[in-house]
Amino acid sequence: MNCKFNLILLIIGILSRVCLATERTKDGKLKLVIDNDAGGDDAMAIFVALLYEKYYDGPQLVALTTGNGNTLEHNVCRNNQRILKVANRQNVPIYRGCKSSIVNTDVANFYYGMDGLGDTGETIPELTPAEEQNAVLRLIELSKIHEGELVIVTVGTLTNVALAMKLDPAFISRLAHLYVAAGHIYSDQESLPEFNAKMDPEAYHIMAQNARPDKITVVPFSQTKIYLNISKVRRTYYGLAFFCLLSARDV
Ligand SMILES: [Ca+2]
Repeated sequence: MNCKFNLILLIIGILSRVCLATERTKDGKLKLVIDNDAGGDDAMAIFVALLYEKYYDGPQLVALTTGNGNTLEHNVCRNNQRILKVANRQNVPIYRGCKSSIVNTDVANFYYGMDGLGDTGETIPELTPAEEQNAVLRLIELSKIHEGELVIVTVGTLTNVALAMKLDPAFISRLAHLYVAAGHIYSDQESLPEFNAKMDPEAYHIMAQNARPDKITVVPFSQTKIYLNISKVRRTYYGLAFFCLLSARDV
């Protein structure tokens, strides 16, 4: 669980850096897409992004895009619907992405249960349907609509983003920035590859091939674990804060 909590902190760190690391353009408001495989930790990331937008003038969340990972994609889509419903932000559209990796990899890991959010059995009514347009095509379209001001944060596999790169070689150049929360394939300190990279290594390779320091920031999970020295007490406070936010249901 400590590894997963470190990932949540990593995601928070990325979101908090989005405004600082990227020059604001046009209407002065960066646009944000979170490409995710929610997943309890990705749910936290989405909540934090919405709070950051509302209370700290953070980037405007303009879409969620889904993929396979912590659970199967159809569960990820439903979790995105549930998250937005709880946050009272069903105006954010959901675009469904890849249901498997580009070549071949494991099925979802079900770290947070079969449904990705703890298998509580809770039914949340009146969920807003996902959009019909595919996530990959929408990412390309959004990069044109919001050229120079679109930030994409990936907290799952790189499948959707890699396919967008392949379909449209100018995709990355139109982004304000791409933040990748997918760590190492190999590390001296870690015996296993990081989950988001391992789930689609070919997509990770495509992203790395197209990486430009002015456009893509990869935050290695292994390095975060080494240098993000947050005490257990502070972790507890962060956890309590998250649960308070979730309970309040008034983002
Ligand atoms: Ca994730």
